Amino acid sequence: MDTTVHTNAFFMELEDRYGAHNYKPVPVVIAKGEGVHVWDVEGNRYFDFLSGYSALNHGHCHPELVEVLKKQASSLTLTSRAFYNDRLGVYEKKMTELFGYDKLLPMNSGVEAVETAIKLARRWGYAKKGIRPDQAVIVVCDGNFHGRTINVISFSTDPDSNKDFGPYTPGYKVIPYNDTAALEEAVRDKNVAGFLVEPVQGEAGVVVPDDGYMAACAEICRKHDVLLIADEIQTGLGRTGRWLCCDYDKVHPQVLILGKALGGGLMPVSAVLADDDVMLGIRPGEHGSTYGGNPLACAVAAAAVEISRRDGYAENSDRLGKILRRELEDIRDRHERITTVRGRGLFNAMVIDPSGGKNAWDVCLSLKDKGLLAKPTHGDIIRFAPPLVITEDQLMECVDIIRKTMSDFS
Ligand code: IF1
Repeated sequence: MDTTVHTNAFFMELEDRYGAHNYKPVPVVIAKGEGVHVWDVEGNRYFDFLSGYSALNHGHCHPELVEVLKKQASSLTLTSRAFYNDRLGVYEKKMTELFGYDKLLPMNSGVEAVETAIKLARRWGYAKKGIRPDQAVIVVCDGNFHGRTINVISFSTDPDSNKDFGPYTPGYKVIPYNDTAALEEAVRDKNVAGFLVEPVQGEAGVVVPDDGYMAACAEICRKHDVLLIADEIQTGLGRTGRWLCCDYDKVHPQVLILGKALGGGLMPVSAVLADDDVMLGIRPGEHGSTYGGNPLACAVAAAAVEISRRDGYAENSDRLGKILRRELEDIRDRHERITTVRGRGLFNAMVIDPSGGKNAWDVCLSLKDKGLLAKPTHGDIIRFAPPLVITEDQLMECVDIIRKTMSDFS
């Protein structure tokens, strides 16, 4: 089928007609991406301010990553874990040295890594903490987002995620986010094996906790012999202006979960990192994944991490994030409809008061018409998370677009 003559509307109708309706996309059909830009099928260019939900820290089609992918794809892509391959160990060595853990367990999607971390924590709870069989509890936070499996939505507090998908998996205790007293209380229960937490809550709308929250959580977990499990799937690898968001608090979680940008925007790659006392609780045959640790993923992920470090993604995110927030705060001060601006690094949100009729969705449509793609969430929040390769000049061009758009709305 010749697709080159078709319009945005043509492809939107195709997805609508033949695809499940589990998303409501902004009406634009992207056909090409390069760096911070994407182009729709009609040739219009946009800045990408969603970055594949932070998977595209490297921007679109990073040439070095594409090269690594092509080279590996033409020599070896998949062996399954039934055999060794010559990329997995190299990648695992690099990652464990870089993040300071004994071992890595490779998976594909983010939620699989979350499930893996929960399994590891339960195992550790039974084997090391002496929790009686089937009694382990994982403490999680109100407003959490850790993925879409039945188990993980079982402890979601967002009805969009879990309503009418029950029955739910037991074994979770929900406490308020950014509330160390609640954690202190929850971990008194000797059956608590782990505390699973996002250092900044993404889906909740880029909710930044108080300074020192993660450090306080780490101390409470240490005191009560509970594993601190940090979900850095979205916040990790430079997104928040530090290599890991936990670095803000100098916290080294016992279990670290990575995903999204680990695959360089090219393929799904996730990982769990932990020390031997936790990781070796799972023995051969007890957990795995067909594609987990495949040589193509390992080659891409190793290069993705290398490039992020070499090119100072965290530093760029920190510096430009401060500039972006300063500009957004200035825009907020001129527009009553913008109630809040918050974030860390290039991971930010703007909250729109919907009482004036138009909501965050309308703002996003208008941003799109001016050449910037962003996605509304919860009706009133817009996330601004450009690729970490963005330059200051490009960022200021985007600020202009946001400024003009908001002027139209007041
Ligand atoms: C969707 C949000 C972003 C995550 C954290 C695990 C996962 C995610 C902290 C699961 C995934 C996504 C997936 C996407 C929407 C999205 C999202 F709005 F929900 F919060 F990015 F901002 N832990 N986040 O953020 O990773 O299995 O998807 O690879 O529509 O589900 P996954």
